[in-house]
Amino acid sequence: MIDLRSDTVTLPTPAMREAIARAELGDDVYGEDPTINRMQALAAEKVGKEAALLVPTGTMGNLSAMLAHCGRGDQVIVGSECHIYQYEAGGASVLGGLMYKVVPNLPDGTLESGALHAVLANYHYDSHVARLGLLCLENTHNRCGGAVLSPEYMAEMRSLAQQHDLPVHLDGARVFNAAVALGVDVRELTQHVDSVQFCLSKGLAAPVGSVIAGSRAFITQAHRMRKILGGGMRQAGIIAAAGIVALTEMVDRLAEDHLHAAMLAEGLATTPGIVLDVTTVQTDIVIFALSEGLQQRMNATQFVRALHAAGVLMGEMGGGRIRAVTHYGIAADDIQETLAAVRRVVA
Ligand code: TLP
Repeated sequence: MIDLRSDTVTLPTPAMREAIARAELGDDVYGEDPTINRMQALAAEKVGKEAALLVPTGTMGNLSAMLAHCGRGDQVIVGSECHIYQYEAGGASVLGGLMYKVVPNLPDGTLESGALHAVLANYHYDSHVARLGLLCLENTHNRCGGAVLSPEYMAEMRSLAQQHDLPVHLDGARVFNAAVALGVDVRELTQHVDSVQFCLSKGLAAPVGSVIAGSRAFITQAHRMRKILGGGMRQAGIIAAAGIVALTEMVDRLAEDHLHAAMLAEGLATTPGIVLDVTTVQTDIVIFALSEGLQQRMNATQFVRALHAAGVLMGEMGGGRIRAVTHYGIAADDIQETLAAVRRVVA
């Protein structure tokens, strides 16, 4: 089976398994796991922040960050297509008493400028109004096809937020993909945010784990939130050990995933029945749809099912959109096999 449902399906590399087996461990609730401490210091340094914190998942990382920045009843500005709003089960409302202030996302992952400016311009705090607490960005942008936000755009958002005394949090689950695609150090992106969450367990291929990073004061607060959410783990150096390998050995190879995604996109775009603009594919995510003609015969659900039977797994995104994600473990041959399977299915 060729599994392109997500880059979360990656299995640890041999070096990770070795590092996990040999990891020096301690109780992290006492701050005594040397491998976690080493990974957190490395992670903070990589993204140019004072401190970092290991969290079990990206979802807990984003939630801990939102809770650290905001108080109950605050509004968090999010994009309409962002993961925090679409796929995190409303955690910020359920557990934090926060309100989502939703601004439309454009297909390139940016926030619709007029709507964002209107939210900020119309905001005057008084006792009737929920306080604006945070602006969230996502880079790369998952539901926008792995779109990359440029450092210039991030700087612009930072400066806009600063004018309104608003901190900025980046859901950077795939921020290393963004940096590799742009050919810049990831700090070019993370310097423009107060906090960042990135996943070790996606393209970087670690089995578990995410990191949040920011100022020391922010991490102190986020550490408390992680505890409240039940994310204070013990000998989790076995997770951090794989994370160290992820950060030191697995970043540059993301370029390979991007190349495979571009190959897949080009093949799909020239397949009758598939609708895809190759220029939208910038990183490891390929999102496409079926033509009206093909939809006379099959919808996205039937396409994904038939493709599964042909040995390839992809995911449905809703609205007739289908997603394929390249990752460690997928080779150029797998892309060719995938294209052959798609052509059989749509024939
Ligand atoms: N995304 C998963 C699914 O939840 C959709 C995937 O397969 O892409 N931020 C972004 C941008 C993400 O894409 C994800 C996971 C998360 C946060 C949450 O990470 P986890 O799954 O570790 O909680």
